[in-house]
Amino acid sequence: MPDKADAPKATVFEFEPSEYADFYRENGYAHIPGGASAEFMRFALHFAESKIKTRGREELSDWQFKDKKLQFLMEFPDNCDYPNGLYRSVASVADLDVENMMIGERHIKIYEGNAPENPPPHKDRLASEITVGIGLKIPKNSRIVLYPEHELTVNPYQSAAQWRTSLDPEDLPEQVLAGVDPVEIDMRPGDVVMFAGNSIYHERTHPANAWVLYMKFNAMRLDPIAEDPKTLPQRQRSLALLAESSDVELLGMRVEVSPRLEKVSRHYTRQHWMEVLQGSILGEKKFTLSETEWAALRTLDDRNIEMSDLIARMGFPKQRAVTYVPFLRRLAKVGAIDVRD
Ligand SMILES: O=C(O)CCC(=O)C(=O)O
Ligand SMILES: [Fe+2]
Repeated sequence: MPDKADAPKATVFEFEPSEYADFYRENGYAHIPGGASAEFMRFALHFAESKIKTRGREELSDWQFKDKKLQFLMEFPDNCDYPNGLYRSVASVADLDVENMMIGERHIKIYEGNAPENPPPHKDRLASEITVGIGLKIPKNSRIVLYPEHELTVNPYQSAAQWRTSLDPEDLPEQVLAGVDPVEIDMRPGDVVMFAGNSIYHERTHPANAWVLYMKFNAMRLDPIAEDPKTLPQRQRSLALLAESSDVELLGMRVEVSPRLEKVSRHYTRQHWMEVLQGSILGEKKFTLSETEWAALRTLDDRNIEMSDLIARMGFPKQRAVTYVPFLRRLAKVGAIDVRD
């Protein structure tokens, strides 16, 4: 239990999560009218307005102005229950393990006046297991459309665009969902909407001039764009533990695949089709992986286990476990895994 002194003063959400869990489980989404607190709404609107005022379009990088909308990273006030209160509410509505929750995205989106009225529906990136929207300014006729019962394959990629590119023309959503009536949600300012964003096709109709805050959560320990406030400190801590611990000490520490590791690719070079394995982390140089390092990542999967356990699960002899620590050190150094206290 937190100390009284540092107990959060304000909550972002103001609803009882358990009241929405049954509906979410049965329908794949929840609409929570007035689910955001008045205090948070004042803060978020003010934050969005000040971002728009202080930043000219020319300063924006690619991801910040895309698909006819401006995007800003949402920053939360110090005296609110971000992120733990959000993890708890979302995990409780969607029946996920709160211990593994991450916030993989937290963007304010401001749609341009000429944004298209009926864009084709999309699926969010894999890390958006639960997509949570809060309406800030919503034009009268603008709606969220959702298809919670059709074409529910999870997008395994790291963007909506990669999913779309992976489809044959006849499998595009505008083909496979033609004739299906979507659920339409009128998310008014202050309302909260949650749905399985990486599997349910969704979009906003008549979005011109809408302002929304979208936060994407998962219990898969994924954070490819490093927007969870704990992701980069975990990496820093991992590097410190590596520097200050002996191989024997490391054996007793827990490891997990880095939330930032986007993918591992295997490709075949024209040098007699020699195979190459590469790991990718956004914004960093790719790194080469050996087959043994790859086996370690596959064995770890989404687990968080002690290094000694990982070595045993890989089939290496227990008595010589310490001799395998150096290759795991290298995996941690390149950022493919994190060592945790
Ligand atoms: O504007 C909306 O309500 C939808 C936004 C959305 O789909 C997203 O942020 O992924
Ligand atoms: Fe989306």
